[in-house]
Amino acid sequence: MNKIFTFLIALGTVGGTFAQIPAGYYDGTSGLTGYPLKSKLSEIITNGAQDLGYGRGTGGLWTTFFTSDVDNYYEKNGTVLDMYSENPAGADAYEYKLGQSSAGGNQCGNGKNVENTCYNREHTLPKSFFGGIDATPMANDAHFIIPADYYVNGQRSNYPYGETDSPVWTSTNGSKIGGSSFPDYGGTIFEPIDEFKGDLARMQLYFITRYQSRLPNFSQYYSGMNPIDGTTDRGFKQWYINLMLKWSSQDPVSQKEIDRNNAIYDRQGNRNPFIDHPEWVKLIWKSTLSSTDVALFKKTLSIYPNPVLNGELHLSGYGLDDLSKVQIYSMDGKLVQTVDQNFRNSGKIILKNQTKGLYLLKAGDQTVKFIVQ
Ligand SMILES: [Ca+2]
Ligand SMILES: [Ca+2]
Ligand SMILES: [Ca+2]
Repeated sequence: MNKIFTFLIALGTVGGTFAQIPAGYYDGTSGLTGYPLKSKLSEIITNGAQDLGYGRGTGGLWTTFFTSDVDNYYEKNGTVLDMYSENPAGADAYEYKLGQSSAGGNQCGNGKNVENTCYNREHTLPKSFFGGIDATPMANDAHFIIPADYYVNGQRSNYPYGETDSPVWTSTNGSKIGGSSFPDYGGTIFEPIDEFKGDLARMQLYFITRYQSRLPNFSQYYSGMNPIDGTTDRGFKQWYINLMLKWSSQDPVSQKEIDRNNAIYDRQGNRNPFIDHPEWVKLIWKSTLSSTDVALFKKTLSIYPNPVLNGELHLSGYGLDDLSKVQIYSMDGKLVQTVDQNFRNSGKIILKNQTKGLYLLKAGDQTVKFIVQ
């Protein structure tokens, strides 16, 4: 046994091999769809769920983050995986060490009004929407609470997630605040980067499933901006359901989420069913977006970072899975590079021509402009 264990550690496959959905965990769900499936899941993920507390220096969420939110995927250096500052395409603007300052870590209660002072605990569904820090066990539930830069967390305030095409503020990793450009909502929103939209959507859907019996009490708080609508079945206002459906299909479950779900299960005793079974999202909730809206989403490839800095750009967004060829043109119409690759596996493109200037990337019937700096 020891030899096999050592071998697996050497291969780096311990997480995937040992941690998985416990046998029988989702018993009773077979054949269910719609809100009956959601109710059954609510019962399953409430059973055995422990409230470990918020944490005071150590314990609670602070301790959970040591196994749930570690960067083993990008820099792979054991620092905090902060979705509000991680740059998936390159070096992060800053990184945090896990733990209290007395132990050399960067966790904090208070920081300064700039990025890169410390990380704290961010309720991805703002706690003001369900009654605040004393509303337990919600306020302590790691399945939707993440470590995040103190300042970006503060900027996010209690805006719902959303999409904006007119940002008034952008963080170092490209998270934005601005007026909503998503159909049927006009307030201010916080838009995380594409890489984490699915992660955050599945956290929101977990919340309205785990706490569905309490939802009618929550819609009284900040009712204008609170996406919780007081229903126990659907849970969120329709525009927010539409957004969650879009994000969860645009950004499928990653190994990072699977590992996070397992780490929290080990601590807290319950799971996020939409990471284990992403197909359940569409079995439970329906989008009301028109086919025109959906077609538009399918045509929204974007490039990051833009401007391109080190000759490496990344494509993201809808349609990437079906893409096998892109062409890059200079502004005078000259074809400068053709890239043949399966973009399902990677949206990364290394530019051959790094002459500064404006370029056009053509992918199918889409054209995206980018700048090389
Ligand atoms: Ca990182
Ligand atoms: Ca990075
Ligand atoms: Ca993701």
